Amino acid sequence: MASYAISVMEGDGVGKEVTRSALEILGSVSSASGVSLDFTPAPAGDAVLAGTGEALPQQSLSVIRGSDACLKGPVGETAAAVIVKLRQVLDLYANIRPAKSMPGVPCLRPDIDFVIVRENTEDLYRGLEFEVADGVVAMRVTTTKACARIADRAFRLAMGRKAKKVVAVHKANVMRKSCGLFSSACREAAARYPAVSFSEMYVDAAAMNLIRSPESFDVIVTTNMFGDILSDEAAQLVGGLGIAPSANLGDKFAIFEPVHGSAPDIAGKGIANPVGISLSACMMLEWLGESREDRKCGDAASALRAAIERAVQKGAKTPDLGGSLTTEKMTREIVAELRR
Ligand code: GGG
Repeated sequence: MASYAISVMEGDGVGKEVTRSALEILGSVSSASGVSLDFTPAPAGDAVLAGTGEALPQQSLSVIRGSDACLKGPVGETAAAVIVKLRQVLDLYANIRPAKSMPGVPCLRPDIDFVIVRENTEDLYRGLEFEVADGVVAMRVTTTKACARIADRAFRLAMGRKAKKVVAVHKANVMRKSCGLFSSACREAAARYPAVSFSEMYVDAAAMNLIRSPESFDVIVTTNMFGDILSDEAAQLVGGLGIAPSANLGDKFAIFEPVHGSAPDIAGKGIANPVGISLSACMMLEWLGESREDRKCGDAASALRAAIERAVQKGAKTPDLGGSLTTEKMTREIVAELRR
C-alpha cells in the first residue's frame, strides 16, 4: 500500500481549528480508501515567532522538505515570512485557485466554474521594499522564465478543461515593461496551444467582469498580487472565503492551503468553515494521484469531494454560509458522508 508523508502546518487563528478538522476527515478518507497518510507537524506562524523568535524555524522547513506534500492552515501577520517565503524557497511557482459554484451554497450564479492561475514567486511579493529619503520604494520583479512557465501551466490546465479558454490578466497599458513581458509570454504560449482560445484583459476590467459575467471565465492567468486580490473576489462569487481551496505547485513538490486568512475575529469560537481546507486536502490527493500515478489517491480525492458536496447540499453549513453548525459538527457531517 502506498504511504505518503504529509507535513502539516496548522498556522494561527482559525488555522488550528480547521486543520484539526481536515486531519480527522483525511483519517476517514485513509481508512475508506486504503491510502496511507503519515502526518508530521511543521509549526510556523505568529505564535511560533512569539515563542521561538522565528516564524518559520529550520526544523519545520526540514520536515516540509522531507515530506511528499504539505497541508497548511493560514498564518496571521507572518504570511510574508512563512507562505510567501516557502513559495520562493521551494519554487512553488503556480498558485491554482479554483472558483466553482457548489449546489446548496448561495452564490452569484449557479454556473460559475473557472480557475485562477497565479504566478507565485515574483512581483511586488518578493518583498523588496526600501526606505528612501522621502518614503519607500517597492520593486516589482518580473522575469522571462517565471512568465513563460506560468503561462505554459495555464494553457496546459486549459487543455484539460471543456471550455479551453485562457485570459491573461495584467495592466500592460500602465506597467508597460513588467506587465508587457507577462503579456508577451502569454501570447507566445497561446501560439503553442492553438486548441485553446486566448484573450487579454486589464486587471481593472477583469475585476468588473468577474461580477458582471463570472460564467464567461474559464482559466485566468495573472501575476502574483493581481491573482491574490482577484482570488478573494472569485471566492466571494461562489460563496465566500470559507470554501475556497488552493494549491501552490512546483515541479516536484506542492503545498495545499485554504485561501482564507487566520480570521482572528472568529478564532477560538469553533465556527470556522472546514470546507476550504478540506477541498485543499482534496486537491492534495488529486495532485499525489497524478504525480505518483496512484489511482487510489485520485479515487480518494473524488470520494472526498463528493462527500463534501453532499454534506453541503443536504444543508450542513457553518455560519459563514448561513448555517449554524460548529466546525466540529460540520466535520462530523463530512465524515458521515464519507462513510455512506
Ligand atoms: N485574503 C485572505 C487571506 O488573508 N489570505 C492569506 C494571505 O494573505 N496569504 C498570502 C498570499 O496568499 O499571498
